[in-house]
Amino acid sequence: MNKQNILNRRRFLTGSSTLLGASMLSTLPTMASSALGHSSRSGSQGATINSDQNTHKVPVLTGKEFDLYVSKQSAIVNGKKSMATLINNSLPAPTLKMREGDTVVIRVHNQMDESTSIHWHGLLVPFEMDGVPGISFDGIPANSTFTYKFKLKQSGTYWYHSHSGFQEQTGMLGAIVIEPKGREGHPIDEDHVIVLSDWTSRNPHNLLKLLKQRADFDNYHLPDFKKLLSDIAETDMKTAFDKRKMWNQMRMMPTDFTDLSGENTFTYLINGKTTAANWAQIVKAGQRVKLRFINASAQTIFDVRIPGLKMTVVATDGIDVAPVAIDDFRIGVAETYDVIVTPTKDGHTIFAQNIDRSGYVAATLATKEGACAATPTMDKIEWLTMADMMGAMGADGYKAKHAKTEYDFKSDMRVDSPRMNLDDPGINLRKINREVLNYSQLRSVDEAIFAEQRKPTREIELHLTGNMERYIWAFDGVKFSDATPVNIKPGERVRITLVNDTMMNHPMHLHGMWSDLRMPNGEFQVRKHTIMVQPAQKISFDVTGEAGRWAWHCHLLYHMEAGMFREVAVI
Ligand SMILES: [Cu+2]
Repeated sequence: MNKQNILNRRRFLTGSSTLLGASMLSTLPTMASSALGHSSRSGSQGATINSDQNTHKVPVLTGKEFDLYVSKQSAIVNGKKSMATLINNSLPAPTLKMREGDTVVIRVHNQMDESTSIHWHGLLVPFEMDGVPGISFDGIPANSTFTYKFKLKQSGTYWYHSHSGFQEQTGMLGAIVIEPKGREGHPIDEDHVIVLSDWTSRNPHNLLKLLKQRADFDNYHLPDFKKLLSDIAETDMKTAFDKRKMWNQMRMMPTDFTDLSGENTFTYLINGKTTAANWAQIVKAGQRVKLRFINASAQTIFDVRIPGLKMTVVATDGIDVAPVAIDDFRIGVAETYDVIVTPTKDGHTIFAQNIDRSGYVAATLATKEGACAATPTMDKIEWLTMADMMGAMGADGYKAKHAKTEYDFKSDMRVDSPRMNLDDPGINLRKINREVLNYSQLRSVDEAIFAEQRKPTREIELHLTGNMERYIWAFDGVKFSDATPVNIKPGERVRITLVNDTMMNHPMHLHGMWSDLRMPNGEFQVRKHTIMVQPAQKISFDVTGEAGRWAWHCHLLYHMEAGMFREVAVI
């Protein structure tokens, strides 16, 4: 280790001292309990988690062996007590700090009366260790222990979550930080994880049921979105839109679409804390602070900024990118962004507003104990454009077909002329007078990644489809329950093209393999594990078949549950 490395390492440790302290505390009972057997820790004796108070620090577990205890607990959020599924009694779950090259052993002790699972999001692991019940293994039965073991082939910011039912929505989510081996990243003084999540005191099963009965029951801006869809089906796209102009004048708002809002359903959390609790981290002015943002929400896309501070994006989905300085970035569900900031004043607000501006969460980066900055107001919403609904041809070149003849009742519409540009930050970020990140600015820098870019020998094109009225989300209009797996051969290089035939953003996650996003001209752009596909957008990425059975799905949990899920069989 050269001098520079030692210096960086020391800084890393100094910066994380409070977290490491917490980690030692939290490892002790774990060690004590393993001597007594599996079911001795946590369980019913866990104290209620209170997200309204900034008392609980997220524990950090380090090393090569981990014990995770999953149990039903209760959590208080906004003064309301509701059921939580927690790992080691913590919301979010403990941050797991690991080292590239290590083989880690993670024992997951299921202390519940229902089965569970943990998926290591973005980690390349043997498929039996990937943690998707019904695809990669049978799940972890009630009151039993499953041991995961795999070698860490990568470094960076990742996360982990349950892949069973709605357990992720009720708290089974946490950060993974893997230190690089033999490489040094950007010099930094402080290193902190920022986990964004959405919380609901309502039963998620009931929420899905409600969405199926009336997809717009919680739509913040859309009193009559279904009407627009039925107009399109009855007449044609152009007539329906002409009619929409009239709606606009009537102050009705067919704008962007989140199906669960911050108005009625969700409270947003940073590191498990509400805005009122104000999660805060003390840093020093002038220091280079790395913030590892993880969107661990079930259903919420966030737009993040720290007013007054430029953020330099240095990595996404664990992969280093050429640094780009911006004011705002959109983070889809399951994506991660590492940014570096240099605090200049006593208090800075970390502000994450959701995509439809129906809610936000704020936390503080402070150079003085107790310092706090003003909370900004949420940005205004924008109208969806014709391009959002119809693709590249927009208003002039109406060409959309009636979906009902294409995919029968399961899809509302089909976009025949999708747009392929990656430089659109997305709805509600287009008219902001600040520098907003877009995908075309993300460029992988690792030469090894470029070396892996082979010409694909085959292309697979799939459409992302939806029927809002029945709340069916699917690939090519076929729900997972009716679908056959997508087949790829081991080692085969395949270009996957997705066309979004819906008016929502879908953060698409393919397990087990990297998704190498291409520019519209086919050139390699950036390596990711989760790619946001915007309304009426067509994107392409290349993958190399990794042997196993893998999940491929929209990471909006309710879309996944409603059918936007496929198995990819690499055999
Ligand atoms: Cu989706």
